[in-house]
Amino acid sequence: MPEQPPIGPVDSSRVPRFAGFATFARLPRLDQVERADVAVVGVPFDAGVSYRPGARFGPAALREASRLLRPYHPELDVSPFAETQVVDAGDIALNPFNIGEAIETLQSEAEALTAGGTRLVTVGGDHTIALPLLRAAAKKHGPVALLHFDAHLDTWDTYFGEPYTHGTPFRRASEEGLLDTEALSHVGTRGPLYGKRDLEEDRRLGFGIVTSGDVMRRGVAETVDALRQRIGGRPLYISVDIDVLDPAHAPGTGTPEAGGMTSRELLEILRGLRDCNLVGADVVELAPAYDHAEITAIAASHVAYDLVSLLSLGKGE
Ligand SMILES: [Mn+2]
Repeated sequence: MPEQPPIGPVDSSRVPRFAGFATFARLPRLDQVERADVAVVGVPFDAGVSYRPGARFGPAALREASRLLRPYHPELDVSPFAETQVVDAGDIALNPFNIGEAIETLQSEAEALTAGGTRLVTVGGDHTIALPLLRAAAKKHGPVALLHFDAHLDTWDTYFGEPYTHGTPFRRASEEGLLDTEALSHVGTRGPLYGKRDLEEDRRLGFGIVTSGDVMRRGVAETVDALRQRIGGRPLYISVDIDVLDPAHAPGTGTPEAGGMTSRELLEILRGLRDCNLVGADVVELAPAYDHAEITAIAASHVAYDLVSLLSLGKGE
């Protein structure tokens, strides 16, 4: 049977962009299509935060800020919504009072969504959600290469004695064997730590670090080359904590740190990864209550659009 052409966004020459339902980029919902190659799915959950709460409102804010996204990506030369069926899969509802149960639920929902080959761009939510998403990805692809854009390492062991928080997902993922330890990178790291031991323990897990200052000194092209060499053809998961951006570019987040990357640098690095074997991605820690004029939500929606575009180029094989 011939495949149906993808159903695209609402026609903005008929319905202005500021009208209608705020699905991601005004795309159809999952229940309006027969198949989905790429799904944007929200996870409004922030029970794992250590400082400012509010990322539970991230998915709604990102969808609202995504109304202006247009269908052609000139830098990547791709029309993601025409070449693949991209949908908004709505929100995954998690128990806001029980982190353990929330993690289990998210893992099984992510496995169900990806069972037929759909690849996910997940919108958080706090960074706790990366662990169940990585579990689902590793179950399908084996241990994955990880590119982690963040001001912080997120490889701490526990916080107040708790192993599952937004500061610990990559330590747990490493312990559980979900990560390919040859190809782990933090990008954009900066700011004060609890001690030098944080870095030593992180290194022992196999992570390489490209700090925010390194990106500035080396530039985007050299940064991309180094990351691509490390990743090679491995299945790659990209996790973007929006606090990787400087607070000037992303004030609406839970744990802001001065001296961060610009949104231009972040988007350009992502575009440099067009030949990588991306299998899934997330954008987390958008906390709109601290945002101004949608600065953070707009940046996050463009990051999500670039991740969707990269997945669309890969076509999932
Ligand atoms: Mn983080």
